[in-house]
Amino acid sequence: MASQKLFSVVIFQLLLLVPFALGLPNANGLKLGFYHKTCPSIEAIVKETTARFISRAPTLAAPLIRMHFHDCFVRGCDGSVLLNSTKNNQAEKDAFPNQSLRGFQVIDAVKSALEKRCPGVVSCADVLALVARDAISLIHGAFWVVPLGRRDGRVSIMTEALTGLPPPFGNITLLKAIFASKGLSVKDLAVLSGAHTIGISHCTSFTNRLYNFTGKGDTDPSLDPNYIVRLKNKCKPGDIKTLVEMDPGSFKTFDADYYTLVSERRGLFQSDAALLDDNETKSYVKLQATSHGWTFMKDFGDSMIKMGQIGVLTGSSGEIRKQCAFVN
Ligand code: HEM
Ligand SMILES: *[C@@H]1O[C@H](CO)[C@@H](O)[C@H](O)[C@H]1NC(C)=O
Ligand SMILES: *[C@@H]1O[C@H](CO)[C@@H](O)[C@H](O)[C@H]1NC(C)=O
Ligand SMILES: *[C@@H]1O[C@H](CO)[C@@H](O)[C@H](O)[C@H]1NC(C)=O
Ligand SMILES: *[C@@H]1O[C@H](CO)[C@@H](O)[C@H](O)[C@H]1NC(C)=O
Ligand SMILES: CC(=O)N[C@H]1CO[C@H](CO)[C@@H](O)[C@@H]1O
Repeated sequence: MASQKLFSVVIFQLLLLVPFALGLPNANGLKLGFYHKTCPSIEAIVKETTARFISRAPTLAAPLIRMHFHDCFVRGCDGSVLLNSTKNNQAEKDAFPNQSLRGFQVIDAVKSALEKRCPGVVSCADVLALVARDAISLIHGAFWVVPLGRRDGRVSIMTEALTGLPPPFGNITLLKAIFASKGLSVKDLAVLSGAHTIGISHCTSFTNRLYNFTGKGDTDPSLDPNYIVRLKNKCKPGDIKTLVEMDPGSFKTFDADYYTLVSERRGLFQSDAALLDDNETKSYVKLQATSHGWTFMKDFGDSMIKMGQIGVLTGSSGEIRKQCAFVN
């Protein structure tokens, strides 16, 4: 497995580097080596700083990649998820789905290390994209290259996080529509959902499946009845505090176990189970489950590169924030 994975990672990087080899910007204006002249050691600084945190707390990788996802799905990858609320504005951070976002201290530490070396040059949106990549790579998960040149937005609106982010109760039609609206494919949906191989969830994100699912005192028929027993043990009705491992036993390991769980009807959210309701997502789930994730690492990197380009600000749009929590 290890050598298979290494092999696919190497091939993957080679394939990716070809179009970027000349440092040409892609369609969205991002490019590899964007800070080549203005901040040559950017990647080393980000990686070293991120490693300091991840080595002490590997479970931070999960909220960090989720933070990048939440950033990109709301107003594009413009660092809007990092902005704090102000007297006159409730920012995305204060929306319900953010509640479990953690790891802002990592972003702040990386940003201040970069400000020391190359002040006013690197955007917070790029910092987040790099930190998310490094966090996953540092826990021996997927690796992907990160084209850079994002600029930071000046706007962050709480209600947009409620409408832009897919809910855990979403059915396959809704999930496909939300991903399509971000320029992501049905395959990207199946691939990126695989991030749920790491991390934890509050009971509130799925207890509706355990108790009174349709108001008849029933449970979600798409969930394995044995798994329901186990989850009911962890989450009593009305529990808003308890945290549950999404991939029990291996919630710190970035592997393809998620697809085995989903194919065994043990996906935690309705949105996970929904992947079995569409032929394309279903066959992706089955393929990864039966091949031990043969293409998952490469696919994940490909889809992350696409996700990292959603609605980016480039050129002279936006700004380079001095502090990630505040507009200049
Ligand atoms: C397909 C639609 C998705 C839905 C509906 C969804 C929903 C959720 C929910 C409800 C949680 C648990 C929050 C909580 O209760 O604490 C969660 C956790 C998580 N999500 Fe997703 N998610 C989706 C896609 C993604 C994507 C695309 C990524 C990253 C590429 C991602 C990465 C994560 C991670 C890593 C966690 C664990 C966070 C932690 O440990 O703190 N999710 N997701
Ligand atoms: C931004 O808000 C968070 C809470 O959402 C808080 O912990 C943090 O200290 C604030 N950041 C700054 C720089 O004030
Ligand atoms: C999926 O969810 C949407 C929005 O919540 C709803 O309008 C639609 O009827 C649902 N579709 C199916 C097939 O259940
Ligand atoms: C289940 O839901 C129905 C309809 O919303 C409600 O009337 C009933 O009281 C609920 N039962 C329990 C045990 O919460
Ligand atoms: C999905 O696949 C099944 C069985 O292969 C087929 O009967 C069905 O028509 C397909 N549905 C769609 C929407 O393609
Ligand atoms: C990290 C963060 O800012 N979390 C906030 C999410 O939103 C709730 C309110 O819904 C705040 O209490 C949290 O501080």
